[in-house]
Parts: sequence; structure tokens; C-alpha cells
Amino acid sequence: MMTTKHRLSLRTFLGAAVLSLGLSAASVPAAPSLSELAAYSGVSEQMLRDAVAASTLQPTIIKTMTRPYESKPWWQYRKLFITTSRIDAGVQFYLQHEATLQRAERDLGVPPEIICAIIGVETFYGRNMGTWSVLDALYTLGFNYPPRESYFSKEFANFVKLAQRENWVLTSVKGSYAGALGMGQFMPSSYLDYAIDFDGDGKVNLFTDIEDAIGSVANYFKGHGWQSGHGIYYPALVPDQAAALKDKEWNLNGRELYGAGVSTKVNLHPDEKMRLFVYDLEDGSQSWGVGLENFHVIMRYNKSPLYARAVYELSEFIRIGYLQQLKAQGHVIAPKGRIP
Ligand SMILES: [Ca+2]
Repeated sequence: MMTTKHRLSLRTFLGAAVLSLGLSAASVPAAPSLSELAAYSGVSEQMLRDAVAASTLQPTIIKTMTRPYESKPWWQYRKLFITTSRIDAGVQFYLQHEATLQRAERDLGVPPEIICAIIGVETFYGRNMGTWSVLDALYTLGFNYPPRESYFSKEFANFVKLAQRENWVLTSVKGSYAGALGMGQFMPSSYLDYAIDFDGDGKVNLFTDIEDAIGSVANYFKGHGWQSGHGIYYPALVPDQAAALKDKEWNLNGRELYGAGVSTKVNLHPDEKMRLFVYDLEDGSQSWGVGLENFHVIMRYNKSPLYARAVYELSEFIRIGYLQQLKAQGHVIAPKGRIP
């Protein structure tokens, strides 16, 4: 347990680091106090104080936070996730859990390949769920990392609440360096809000119960507005004069897109909300694409456009690999259309 004095000196150091990154101190929201966190989460202040006392500062986590994967160019990031082994394991995961995945699609509207791709990118289908103490991770980022304290201190309180609900020993739960949990790497707030008991055994367990993990990822997507049967992402040809459209982010529709001379293989609806993305390729060129609302929903899982594209591409490879397996087994495949 670090003393307050140590924490304050680290805070001052990080404060200076934030300023050197060009962020003004005012742009960093103030971290809530323990009493505010108690009021926010419904967990008693004493319980939060005990949880803080049981936590250990992990400076390595702060170093990792400052150089995330998402700062890489697309072509490097892609190589981390779009690999033959991750695709093949994804197809196997799909075949092995086909009935559960199909039930998730029927009940919650989210396609199997998207659920597989999320679990594949997050934890390689449950193999790497993280080895950090979640308590230490959330304490470190929630109370010793000013740029994100406002967010992570709330997740710290949510974790204490979740551990109480699930009867977990606070110090024994393992996850990512950012405190994400289980096969789909849910933050504690998402675990509280979206994790479901999808196999009906009366417990919600995203660590060992694959059916719960599958249903919960689908439930998260449904809860964030996944549009069943709709498209996700389309490659686009973008003339120079239309490149600035990407700065409109999600305030763009098909009419403006095509009006500026952009073309896509499939015609998107003129009134549909969309966003233009550009990705850096290894040869120095760029690849453009249009994300629809479903792409936006993937970005609710992780806000990086690199992440969303990696999940989308992996999902397509898994979908194709799965269909090939079915065909090899002699099944007749009916094409499943998506409304663009
Ligand atoms: Ca269960």
C-alpha cells in the first residue's frame, strides 16, 4: 500500500507529464472523492476505503497505458490481430459453440462472427484473460493516473460493487492492465450492466462459462444499438477533394458522401448516418472506408477505429472460414444478405 505522500508525488509527476503532452490541466476532469464514489456506486465509503487499503500501486500499468497498441499505424496493428492462427481458432470456436452463437443471434440480433471476433481479439477465445490483479489495476489508474482518474476510479467502485454481488475475493480477481474482466474483457460497469446468464445455471460467469460470455457480448452490442441485418463497413474510393469529410466524424450521411464524389461498391442509403475512415498501409498508401452505425457500435467496445476495423475484418475471415467448413461437410449454403 502506497502512502498518500507517495501517491501525491506520483500525481505531481504525472500532472507534469500531462502538461507536457499539451493537455491543459483543466481538460482533465477532477477525480471523485471516496464519498462521491460511494454515492455513485451504492457501495459504502468504508468498503471503498478497505478496498483502497488492499490495493497495490503498479507503476508498470501506467507505463503500458501511455503506449497502447492503438497508437500504432493500421498495417502494424492489423498484423497483431489478423493472423492465420486467430482466424482458424475463430472458425473452430464458431463450430464448437454454433448452437449458442445462433441462439445469441436469434435472441439478441448480433451475428455469430462478430461475437467470435470480439472474443478472439480481446482474449484469443478465452486463452488470455489477463494476469493483473484487477483491484491493483483499477486502483493504479483510478487514483494515481490523473488523465483517466475520473473514469477509472468509478470503475474501481464498480468493481468493488461487482465483487460484492458475485462473492469474489477482491484481491484474487485477474484481468487486463486496464481492469477488464473475462473472455470478452468487460469493464466492471459493463459487467454490472450487460453480463447475462445465458446458459441458465443461475450464475453469471464471464471467465469460465462460454455461453455466458457469448450471450453477454451479444447483449452489450444489442444494448449499444446493434442493427440486426445491417451492414458494418465498406471500402471506399475517396477523391482528394472529399478527404476532409472524415473530419465530420458521424455527422455525415450518404447524400453528402456521394455528392462529394466518393464511391462504394454497394450503394449506401442517402439518409444513413455514416463516417469516413482512413487507414495507413505498409507501402505508404492509404485505405479508405465507410463505417455505418454497426461500426460505431463496435467502437463502443473500444473507441479506436483500428480496433473496429480489426474486429470487422477478423469477423469476415471467420464467417468465410465457417461457411467453407459447412460446404466441405456437404451442407448447402443459403446466402445471407445484409441491408447496406
Ligand atoms: Ca451462467
